[in-house]
Amino acid sequence: MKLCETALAAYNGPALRPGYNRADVRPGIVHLGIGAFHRAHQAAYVDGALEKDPRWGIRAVSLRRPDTRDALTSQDWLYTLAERGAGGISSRVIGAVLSIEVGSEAAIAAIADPATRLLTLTVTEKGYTADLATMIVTALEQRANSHAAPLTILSCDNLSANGQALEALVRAAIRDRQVEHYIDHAVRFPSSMVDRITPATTEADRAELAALTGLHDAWPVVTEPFTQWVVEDKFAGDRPPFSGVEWVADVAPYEEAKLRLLNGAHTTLAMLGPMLGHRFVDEAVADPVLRRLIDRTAREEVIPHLSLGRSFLETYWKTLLERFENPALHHALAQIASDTSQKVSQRLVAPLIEARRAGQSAPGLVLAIAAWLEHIRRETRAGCVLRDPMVDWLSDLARRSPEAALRALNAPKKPLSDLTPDLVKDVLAAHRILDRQEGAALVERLKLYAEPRDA
Ligand code: CS2
Repeated sequence: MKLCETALAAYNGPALRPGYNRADVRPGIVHLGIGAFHRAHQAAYVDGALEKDPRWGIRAVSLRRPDTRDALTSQDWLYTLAERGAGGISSRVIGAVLSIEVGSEAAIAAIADPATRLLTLTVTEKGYTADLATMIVTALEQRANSHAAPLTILSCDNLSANGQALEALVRAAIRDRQVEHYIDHAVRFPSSMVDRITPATTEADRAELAALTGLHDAWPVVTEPFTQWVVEDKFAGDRPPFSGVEWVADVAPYEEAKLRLLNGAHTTLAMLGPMLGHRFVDEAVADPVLRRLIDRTAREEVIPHLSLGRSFLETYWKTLLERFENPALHHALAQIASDTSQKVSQRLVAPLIEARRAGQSAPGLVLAIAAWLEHIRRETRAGCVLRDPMVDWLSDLARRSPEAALRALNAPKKPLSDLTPDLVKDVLAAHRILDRQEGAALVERLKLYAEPRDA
């Protein structure tokens, strides 16, 4: 049976159905960037909130690709969300998305709509551009002119201080004082930390889910059981009655812990894993050398410099390792490796600089950064096209000597611009460990980094 409203009305299979009457739901949220992550994370929280208050349906906009709209339009925007864990798989149908439109004109109209009270974004690290800001400001101009209600603009991307970063970007695009006044009085940009590992959907997922639920869904989403959303308690108007959201005064400590422990380890595995023949996170984390390396790096180089309590962080890290081990998730390292130029600075360089300030040599973080350079060189030599907004520049660098490449990466405004000359030297030395090494020889070399040093 093809998933749609009519099919769902008659459905009595194992997938849970929305716990509210969808006909009562009205749009209150505009979401920019309707990818798998949003559908696994925020839309699931909204789906729960709609049981208590139907005024928070999601009007989604994809800024670039029409593929999600095209897949979900004939399903009345319904989709299946499956959670895969060690205990098996469970699924529910999410009804929170009321429409999907494509392009910036649609986004402006949706944001300007007086019914919109919350704007959320998952546009990825590379999406925070001047064009995005101009688009939002154009919509805010219309809201200011129509004296529209307060609006909360909530970034849900993996950026440190994402709310502040977005506010600065938007304010830089303001063209007149009326809008500035409207923003000062009626718009807030809370920060938030979002977390749910969501691999790209595969054909095998589609087939397995259809067999399990009896519903044919053109684009289901598969995720892990874990979910977390920490939001700065700074909304402009009322907020959806979410369950499970942690409202805090300051998101920064959570954001930093997540970026440096989860995302930092992810990027490290995504760079080194394929060099040892691994394709998925669970495979890479089961490799004793890689596991020791990320474990040592997290415990000795990262955790001591985070501001949350030590024992909380130790438990947090233990849970992360268990999440990485999830054998049912099939999270591809190649997916994580995409856009590393936009990720490396906050995930690996920032913690390295802090460890150095505290007098540590932090060899694990140094090696992870060197592994990015080696990853670029290997992919380019193999004729693969990097999935990265800086692809042309990076492929060109990959053909130069490691010294020259690193010098270019370290130039002002480039991904490794924050590395000091000392650190550049260390990264280069670590790169020599990896350079063109394969198999057992590479494992032997990596062992040096997996053993405790700074302890
Ligand atoms: C991953 C993240 O692809 C990546 O860069 O590190 O998408 C990660 O899975 C999420 O942040 C988990 O919340």
